[in-house]
Amino acid sequence: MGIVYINGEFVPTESAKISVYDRGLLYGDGVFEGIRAYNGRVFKLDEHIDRLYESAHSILIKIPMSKEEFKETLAETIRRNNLRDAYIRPIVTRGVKGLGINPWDAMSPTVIIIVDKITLYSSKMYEEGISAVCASTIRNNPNACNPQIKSLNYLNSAMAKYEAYLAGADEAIFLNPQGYVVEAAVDNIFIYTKQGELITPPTYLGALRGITRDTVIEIATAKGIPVREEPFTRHDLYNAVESFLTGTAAEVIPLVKVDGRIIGDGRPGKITKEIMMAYKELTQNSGYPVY
Ligand code: PXG
Repeated sequence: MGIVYINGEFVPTESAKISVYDRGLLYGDGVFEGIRAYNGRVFKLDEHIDRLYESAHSILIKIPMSKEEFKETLAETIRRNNLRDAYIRPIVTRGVKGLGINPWDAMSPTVIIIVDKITLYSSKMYEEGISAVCASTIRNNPNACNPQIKSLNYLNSAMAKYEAYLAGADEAIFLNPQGYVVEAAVDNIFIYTKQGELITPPTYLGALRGITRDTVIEIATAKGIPVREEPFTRHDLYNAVESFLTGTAAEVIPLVKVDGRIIGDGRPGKITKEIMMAYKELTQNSGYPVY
């Protein structure tokens, strides 16, 4: 049985309950993170905590603890679950109030930290690559709910994922309102071009500044692979030599088919495999120690 942190207490999963009046439920009014621990260390914890606080700041939620306290509480939740490899889901909502959208009365935010095991893509998918379709659901306009905010409203991503599911594909690719490729439902996207460059869409198009994305940019740069953040279209994706998706949960996963078009030779490419290995190594050898 798992242990969940909720508003200052560590409780068994079955007793971890929130009010039906919590604004996280009523309006998706809150923020979250998806973090992983490998081998007893939390990978890129500072980066995830910074992003959590930035998401909250942007939607005017003041997280009722310091970043240091948050990190220690998160580590303590992992210890109480006695896990070395874990998926960690911090959630902060605006709190509990009656019905009605008006948030101006002082509210005390709900803070939850769930620690669980992670369900990954199958090993076959990492070995052979996955397929995707470009979703007709477009990425949120940055002037609506900004895609940099990891808000509790993930309907945009969920709808895109449903489209992929209904089309018999593994993943969904988002285009932005102008039709440029932006990212996948909950992962960033890279292409490796015939010119020998790794390209990922700039965040201003609506892509989340993924922590795995940043890590992959660092890895590629250190390996001497030219990396650029530049807009590209579906045509560029179909004609790429290689492509892969990046995310905390997915890590680095090869993308070999999009909208029925085979990418490259239809197998995970050399650069993709190199980056997958380097990423794996980094996750095993760095991070915030829990024990
Ligand atoms: N784009 C979106 C829209 C995301 O939600 C990423 C890209 C990748 O970002 P990171 O920082 O993880 O490299 C995300 C991340 C889940 C889950 O529950 C979602 C994410 C991360 C972990 C788990 O499906 N989103």
